[in-house]
Amino acid sequence: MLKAEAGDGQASLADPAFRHDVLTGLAARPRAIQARWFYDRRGSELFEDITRVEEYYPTRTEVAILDASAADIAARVGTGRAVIEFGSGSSMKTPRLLEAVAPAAYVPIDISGDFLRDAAAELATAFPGLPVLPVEANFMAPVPLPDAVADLPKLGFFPGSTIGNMTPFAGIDVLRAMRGSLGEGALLLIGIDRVKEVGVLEAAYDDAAGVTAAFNLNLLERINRELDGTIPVDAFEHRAVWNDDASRIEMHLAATRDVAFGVDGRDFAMAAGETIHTENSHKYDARAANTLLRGGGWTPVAQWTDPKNWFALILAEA
Ligand code: AVJ
Repeated sequence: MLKAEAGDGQASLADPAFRHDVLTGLAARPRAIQARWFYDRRGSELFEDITRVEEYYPTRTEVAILDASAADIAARVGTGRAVIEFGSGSSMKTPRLLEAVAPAAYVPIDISGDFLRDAAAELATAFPGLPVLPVEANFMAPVPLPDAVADLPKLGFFPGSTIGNMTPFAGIDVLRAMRGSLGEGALLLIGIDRVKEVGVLEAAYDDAAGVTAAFNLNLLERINRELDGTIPVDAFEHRAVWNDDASRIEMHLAATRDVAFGVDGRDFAMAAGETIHTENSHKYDARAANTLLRGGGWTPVAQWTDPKNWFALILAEA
């Protein structure tokens, strides 16, 4: 299927789901657009840049935990499993896990075929002899796995605190779907970001160099590129705020003056100070993470953290 990519300027090729979510989200009160739409080509590049900024601790902390705990994880998990990764795989994390647990097969699952094929090809080159069996699917629902891994014990891998983008309500649904995909007796290794000092959290989502701001604002550029938008991007600013009741960082795009614009032929107006809510990043303490996992049908059996207790890799059993 044809899909619009950043910069091709072809509104007619835009993903209909993107158009639907943007038009609905801009008309809603409060206005909100799901975080999944950040990741066009430019957005994915900007996220890669975020993982390298000083204030953004999650990626480097999770990688450090993987490095420090690889032998321990391997001892718990054993070798010869099928590793099923939810998401197309990170060049930083996936090789470390595969190295540690010497799997019999690797199955990355992602909704974006492009990212999936790139990541799978890279992995296959790095691990000659390892069957790499990508599956293009939405893992928010149970995914049928390739026949080749039917009889292998499974290890799910869901790093990056991606579950933090979901409300607990949606997170529990996705955990249950993963249980459905992997089956009873499977293991799941999941990365979950922890609650910590508000200053550390807010800085991680509002870095001094403005990389996260550019990442957030790119959503408006993407709307302009792909949906024939006339949003005056310079009239919006990035905001990252801790919502303590919901235990999450929220990202918003705030209008700095009254604005009127069009998207896909429809007119919108926003008053100065009004925002579009673009992302939630939920943070869990140890107990809340365990409750979340149990709610999704997974029993935590081991966990590894960094010395500051900022991030956790949790192993759970279905
Ligand atoms: C990819 C969802 C883990 O929430 O930390 C980073 C995305 N947003 N900076 C996160 C993100 C702003 C990230 N996740």
